[in-house]
Amino acid sequence: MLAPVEAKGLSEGLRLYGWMALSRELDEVLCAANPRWFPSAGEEAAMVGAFCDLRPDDAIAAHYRGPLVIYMMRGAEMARLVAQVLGKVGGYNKGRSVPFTGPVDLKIVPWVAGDLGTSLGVATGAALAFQQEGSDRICVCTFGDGTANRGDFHENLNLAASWRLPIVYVCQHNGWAISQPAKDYLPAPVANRAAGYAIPGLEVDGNDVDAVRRTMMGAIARAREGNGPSLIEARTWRAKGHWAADPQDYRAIHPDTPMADPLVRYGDRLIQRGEASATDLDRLRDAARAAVASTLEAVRVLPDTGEAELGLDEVHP
Ligand SMILES: Cc1ncc(C[n+]2csc(CCOP(=O)(O)OP(=O)(O)O)c2C)c(N)n1
Repeated sequence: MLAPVEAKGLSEGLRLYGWMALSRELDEVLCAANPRWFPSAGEEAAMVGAFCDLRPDDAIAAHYRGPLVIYMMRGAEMARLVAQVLGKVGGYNKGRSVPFTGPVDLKIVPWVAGDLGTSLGVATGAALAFQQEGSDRICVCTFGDGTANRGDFHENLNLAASWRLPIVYVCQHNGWAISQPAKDYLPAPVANRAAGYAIPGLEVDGNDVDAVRRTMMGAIARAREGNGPSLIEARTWRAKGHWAADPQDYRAIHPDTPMADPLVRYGDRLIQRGEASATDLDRLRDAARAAVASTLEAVRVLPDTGEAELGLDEVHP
């Protein structure tokens, strides 16, 4: 089924709003369906803004918090993505691994390892391949602020900066690593680290999709023109738990300050600019809700992944 945002004639602003709204609706339903799902509510502007201005031949390595709509923006089918999350046969991954992947021809670096940071290496490798093939393709890689403390982060930024690789690293800084508040593990903004690699390091309001896009466009152009990588820190806020069933007891111990909801903020801006009416926005939200509900209904009745799909015969010949 087509996502509501794929309807013809939508303005660019409404399309962006539509993707963020779809992400919110999808997230809500997946949280209810799978207690281990990583909620992305509140982080939509950082997610959508990081990936919405890429070409289809670029590669993407999206953080595990909120990647499904990013895959859909490139053409992945909602039903197959939802099937992955529910462990159904129709998923792209056939239920074999964590559900953060999509069709190979969409140039997605899948998030397959539980080990944080490994996708930075694969994304950097993709950028090296693009440089070696002499093309102007680029890679965008997003990751959390906790993951920014992995050695992989430093190793890859060092290599990418030394070889001027066409990649944009985006830290989706939501203020938490599970139950630890960022103030306990980040003494300074992640973007400051770019100075150590002599690349641009930019902090941006990650709940403002326009601001994220503006910052990304500069970094994308720089990478495409062969001038090397950038590091962007998109400051956002994790509105829910680390996973759907997270009781979040730690929030009482470490109270944090909510950021303005990126959907409300962008919707208000579209209305102020005269680009949309409140009814237009409601319609998109309703359409997103309906598309997600009917997708879930269709996927729920599919068979669960069984031995045949898991390929156990390939593991133990
Ligand atoms: C190498 C490694 N260390 C620890 C973990 C356990 N772990 C899973 S998610 C997570 C939090 C990561 O936080 P962040 O990168 O900020 O992403 P967020 O979940 O906040 O979006 C941790 C510590 C892991 N999976 N891999």
